[in-house]
Order: sequence, then C-alpha cells, then structure tokens
Amino acid sequence: MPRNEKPTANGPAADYARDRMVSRRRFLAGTVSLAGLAATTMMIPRLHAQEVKPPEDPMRVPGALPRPYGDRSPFVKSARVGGAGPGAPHGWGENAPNNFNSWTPLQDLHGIVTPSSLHFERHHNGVPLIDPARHRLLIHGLVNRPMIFSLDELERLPAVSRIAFLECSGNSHDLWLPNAPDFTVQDTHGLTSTSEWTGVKLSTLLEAVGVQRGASWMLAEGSDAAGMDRSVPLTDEVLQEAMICYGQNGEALRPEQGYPLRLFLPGYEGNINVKWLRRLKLGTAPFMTREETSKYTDLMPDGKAYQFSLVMEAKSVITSPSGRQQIHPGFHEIRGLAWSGRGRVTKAEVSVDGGRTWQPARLQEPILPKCHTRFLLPWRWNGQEAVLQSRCTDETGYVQPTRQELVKVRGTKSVFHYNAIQSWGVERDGRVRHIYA
Ligand SMILES: Nc1nc2c(c(=O)[nH]1)N[C@H]1C(S)=C(S)[C@@H](COP(=O)(O)O)O[C@H]1N2
Ligand SMILES: [Mo]
Repeated sequence: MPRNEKPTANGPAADYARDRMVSRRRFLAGTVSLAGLAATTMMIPRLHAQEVKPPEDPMRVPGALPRPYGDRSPFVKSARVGGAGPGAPHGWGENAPNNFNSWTPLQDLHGIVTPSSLHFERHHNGVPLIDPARHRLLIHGLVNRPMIFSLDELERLPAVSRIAFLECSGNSHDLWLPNAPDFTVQDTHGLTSTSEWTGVKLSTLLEAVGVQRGASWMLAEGSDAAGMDRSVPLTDEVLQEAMICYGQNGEALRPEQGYPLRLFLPGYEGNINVKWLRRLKLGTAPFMTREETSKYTDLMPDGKAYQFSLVMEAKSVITSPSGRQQIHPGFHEIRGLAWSGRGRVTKAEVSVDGGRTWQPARLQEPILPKCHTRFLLPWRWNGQEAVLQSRCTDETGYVQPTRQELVKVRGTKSVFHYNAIQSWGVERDGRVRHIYA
C-alpha cells in the first residue's frame, strides 16, 4: 500500500485491528483450537511424519536442500476423510472394500483450486495401476474410421486447458435425511473439487474418426475393475466442451483422478466423467448401462425416477465458519464457495439470521463458468445465536433453493442432486453446528 494511503477507520481491517487490541489472547486461543480440530478429523492412515523439531531461530541454521518432488510443510495436516479399510466412516464395508468415497477438506482450502492431493475421490472398485505405454483409447461404432490412440498420439494433438469443478451427484446425500448429525462442511459438501484440466477436445477426436449420420449418443468405458460405463448425449454443449484429459493442475492426472486418461464433461455429474478411459462407442440411443438405470437416477415422491439428470445445478456453501468449528466474538470473514453446472455464478448472498435478511457477498476473481467461485463477506459476531446461510444465483437466473423448496418438489427418497441452502447454527459459546433452519 502506498505510504499516504491510510487504512480506513471503518473497514474490515480496522475492525480486525480493534479485536486484536481487545482480545489478542482469545484470538490466538481460537486459532489453536481450529488447528487441533483439523488434526482430529484425519481418518485416512498416513505415512508417519518424522518428529518435527524446528530450530529456535531459523536464521541461524542453513535450510534444507531442494527435493525432486515437493511436499507441504510438516505442520500442515489438512487431509481427505473417508476411504476404505477398518474405521473408515463411509465405505460400503467388507462386501465391497474397494468401493468408496473420500471427501475434500473444503474448510481448509484457499482460493478456488483444490490441490491434487486433496481432490475428492470416488472409486467403484479401487484405483487401477495402468502402464501408460500399454494404455489405448478405442473410438468405434457409428464412425467412418474406427481408430486406436496411444497416450503419445493424444498428447500430440491440439491441447486445451480449463479450470472447472467436478462434483459427485451424491455430494450432500446425507442432507436428504431428516436428522442433522454434527457434520463438518467436509462431510456435507466435500465431494466436489476444482482443478485445471488439460487434454484434447472430444470434437478433435471425433473429427479424426468422422461421425456418421444418426450418431447421437456415445458410450464411455473405463478400464478399472468396476468396468464403469456411461452414455453421453452428443449435444452441441458436449461437442463444444467435452475433453479427454491427461493433465491436472499442471502435471499428469493423479491415478485417483483417472491416470492416464479421463473423460471430462464440465458441469455434468461426477459419475459420467469416466476415469481410466479406454473406449468410446458412437450409437443412435443411450446404452442403458447399470450406472444410468439402477444407479444415478432420481426417485421422485410418486415413485417414478428421472434418468440422465446430468447437470449439476447451482449450489453454494459457507466453508468458514462451518460445522464443528469454534468462533469467538469479533471480526470474521465469512468465506465460501459457489458453483453452477450451467455457467457462471453471478451472485452469492449471505444471511446471518437464518434467511430473513440477505447481504451480497464479494465474488473473488476469477469468476469462471462451471467452476468453484470464492465468495467473502466481513462479519462481526456479537456473541448471540446466529444462523449462517449462503445462496447463489447463476447466469441463467436460477437461484439456489431452500431445503423446504427442494424437498417439496423432490421428496426425500432421492440420493443424488441435493443442492439446497446449507445452514450453520452458531451457538452462544461460539460452537458452529450443522442444522436445518
Ligand atoms: N472408471 C471409473 N470412472 C469413474 C468412477 C469409477 O469408479 N470408475 N467413479 C465416478 C464417480 S461416481 C465420480 S463422482 C467421479 C469421481 O472422480 P474423482 O475420483 O476424480 O474425484 O468419477 C467417476 N468416474
Ligand atoms: Mo459420483
């Protein structure tokens, strides 16, 4: 800041400075308790970090040598929860030990990009180990020239990169249930992450093979033990946006995200983004695979089920303060994420009184279509009970619904596509709790 520009006496920074003068002790205590909480929610077994003994004065000893592949500071403990194995809270148990989810720690993230190591995971039968030299992608069916591509061949074709979110349509599925357990935001919303994805446009490959008349659907098949396959409608939107990805956040895809190849359909439910992709087959109708008939359908109150509800509708959540955190009176910046599978987020609003009044939050650049968007709002907690909510609007004008509005239309028999407004209750002692308001 230039020297003659004084901070305003009433801005959030001044507000924060006043708090520090009044209660520096209390503020520090709060910071420590949050870090402790993050450590106790770690569930996945991790490599034992060596005991960390930082020097008294880091200026008096030479630092460490460079590492060929970096790692974070040993003091940073943020981790995915879930996964398989004994004690894992959300697996399918011993009958399907390799069928599991793991959740992104949204409460710990900054900005919009999810570190690849913290990207959420959904594996129907574990993570395959694939030799890239032997992996192939076959494109056949209603095409003029069926073709087989190696990874090298795909990487030579014109490349595109795009920052976009991925969300499992089962994200927030527990929130259909009537009871509200003491969840964190990681538990309620952690099946979504954002990466920069790099690859070849599907349309580039379809140009190469030559699409025959009448081809309107495409089967995408993975090479994992789940044999995951899904039908993709070849709409204009899909032809414009679908990517065959080999890159994630600047390096090769992680094995958990589909190394060496995955289909990426921005804004579409996680399940159709087939990982470890080996085959695309063009046809005239959907292929009616298991995942789009018995699974990934939406059961309505009248007993009928919707199929192919592929788009992830607009959704937002406050990531801090959020479930199981502890806050103290004074200045806070309310922070959260908003996203829509239909395009850009145009507005995020925050309520601190359970939806009676709303204030517009600041949207942080970049605001990208079909991408997590960070929203922020300064807030002074006065020590009284409060109910924190966020609601977003996307570029189609669609407004994120309340839980009552969603349940009125959808009932409570669904598993997928829950996108209602989330409520965090702040109790008088500063404890934040997942509630239905
Ligand atoms: N081959 C294959 N593709 C798959 C899956 C799978 O188990 N096997 N899981 C799907 C589901 S349900 C989701 S939500 C996303 C999860 O992607 P991620 O693990 O990279 O987050 O991948 C989809 N693609
Ligand atoms: Mo999913």
